[in-house]
Amino acid sequence: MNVLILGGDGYLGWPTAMYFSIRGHQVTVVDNYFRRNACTELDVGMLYPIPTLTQRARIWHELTGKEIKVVIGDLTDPEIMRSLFTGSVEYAWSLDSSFPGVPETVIHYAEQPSAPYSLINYRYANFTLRNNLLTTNNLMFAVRDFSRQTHIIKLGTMGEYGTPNIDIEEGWIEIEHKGRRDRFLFPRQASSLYHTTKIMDTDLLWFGVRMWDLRVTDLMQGPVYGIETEESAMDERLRTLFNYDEIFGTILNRFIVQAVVDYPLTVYGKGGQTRGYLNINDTLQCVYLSAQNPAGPGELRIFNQIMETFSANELAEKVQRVGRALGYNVRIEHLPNPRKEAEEHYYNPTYQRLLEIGVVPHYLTDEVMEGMFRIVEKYKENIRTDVIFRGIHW
Ligand code: USQ
Repeated sequence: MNVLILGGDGYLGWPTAMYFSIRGHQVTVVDNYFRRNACTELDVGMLYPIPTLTQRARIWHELTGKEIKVVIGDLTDPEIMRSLFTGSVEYAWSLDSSFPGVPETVIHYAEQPSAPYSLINYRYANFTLRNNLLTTNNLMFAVRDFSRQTHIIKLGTMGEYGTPNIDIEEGWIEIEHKGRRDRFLFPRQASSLYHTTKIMDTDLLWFGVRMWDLRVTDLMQGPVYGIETEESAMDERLRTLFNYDEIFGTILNRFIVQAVVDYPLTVYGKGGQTRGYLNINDTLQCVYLSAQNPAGPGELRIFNQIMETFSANELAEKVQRVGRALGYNVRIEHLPNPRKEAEEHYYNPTYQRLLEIGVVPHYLTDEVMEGMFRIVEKYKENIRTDVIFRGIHW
C-alpha cells in the first residue's frame, strides 16, 4: 500500500509511519513542525528531545533498511497538498526522489489537536479554525481532483459527541419523526473550539462523500496514553514526542509525570468527567486495520475509537495506587476546573466496530502504567513543574 501520513511528526503520526513501514508499505510523511514550534513559542517542555523528522527517517533507514519519505510543508497551502498527488512534491528526505504515485490511503492527523490551545485567546482560536479546516478542505479537493479511489482516514474525536444524556452510537443514529424514519449523523456538541473544528471537518468530508463518492473513515478517538510502541522500542531515538504540560499533554500522560515529580495530580473540578481512553498501540492497530478494510465509494464510515471508559477520578486513583507501589508519595488535588464541561454526567458510548475488524485491545493494566512510570523516571531531571498547570480558562 502507498500511504500518505499528514502530520507525520506528531505524537501519533510518527509511530503510525513506522508501523506501516515495518509491515512493508510505502510511506510518505508530511509535517510543518507545528507541534515543535508551538511548544517553543509557548515555552512548554517535552519530556525528552527528539530528532528532527528527517533525522528520524534516516535513523529508521539505518536500522530497518526501510524508507519513509519526508516532506516538510504547510498543508493549508493547497499547492503543497496537491503536489503530493501530482508528483511535483519536493522531498526533504528520501532514498531516491522518485514519486511513489497517488496514495491509496491518506491518514490525516495534520491538525492542531489541543482543546486548551484553541482557547488561549482569539488568535489561537483563529489559528485552530484556519489550520484544521483548510487542511481538511485541501485534502478533500486534492482527492476529488486527482484520485477519487483514495481512502481518507481522518482522525475525529469522541469529544465531537460531547456528553449527551443518551447512549452514544457509532457515528449515526436512526430517527423516527412524525411517522417517518431516516439516518443522520449522531448529534454533535463540542466543548472546545478544537473539538468544534473536528465536527466541521466531519461535515466537510460528509459533503465530499455525498457529492463525489469519496471514501472516508472517521475515527472518533478518545484521549490516548502511552509512550512506547514495538517500533520505538528498537531504539530510543525513535520514540514519539511526549508532552505533559497543560496544553498538549493528555490526562493520563500528565498524571504519571506529576506522580514522578511529587506534584499533586491535577483533577479538574469534581473529577466525574468520563471519557473513552486508548493505548497508543491501539491507535496504531485501529488505523492499520481501517486502512486494510477501506470504506467503499460514497461511504462515510465512522468508528468510535476507544477501548474502555474512566472518569478523571478513576484515573487519578489508578495512578496513585501504582505510583505508591513503586514508592512514590502520590497525592490527588481537585483544582477549580479551568474548562466548562459537565463534571458529573451519563456516559455510555458504543464501541464495537473496530473490534469487529480485528482490533485486540491493550487495556490500562497496572503493568502498562508501571511501564510508563519506568520511562518517565529516566527523564525525571527534564521535567518542568512550571508548565504543568497555568490555568487556561474557557
Ligand atoms: N483533565 C483533568 N486534569 C488534567 C487534564 C485533564 O481532570 O490535568 C480532564 C479534563 O477536564 C477532561 C478530561 O480530563 O475532562 C480529558 O482531558 P484531556 O486534556 O486528556 O483531553 P481532551 O482535552 O479531551 O483532548 C484530548 C486530545 C484531543 C483528542 C481528545 C479526545 O488532546 O486531541 O481529540 O483527547 S476526546 O476527549 O475524546 O475528545
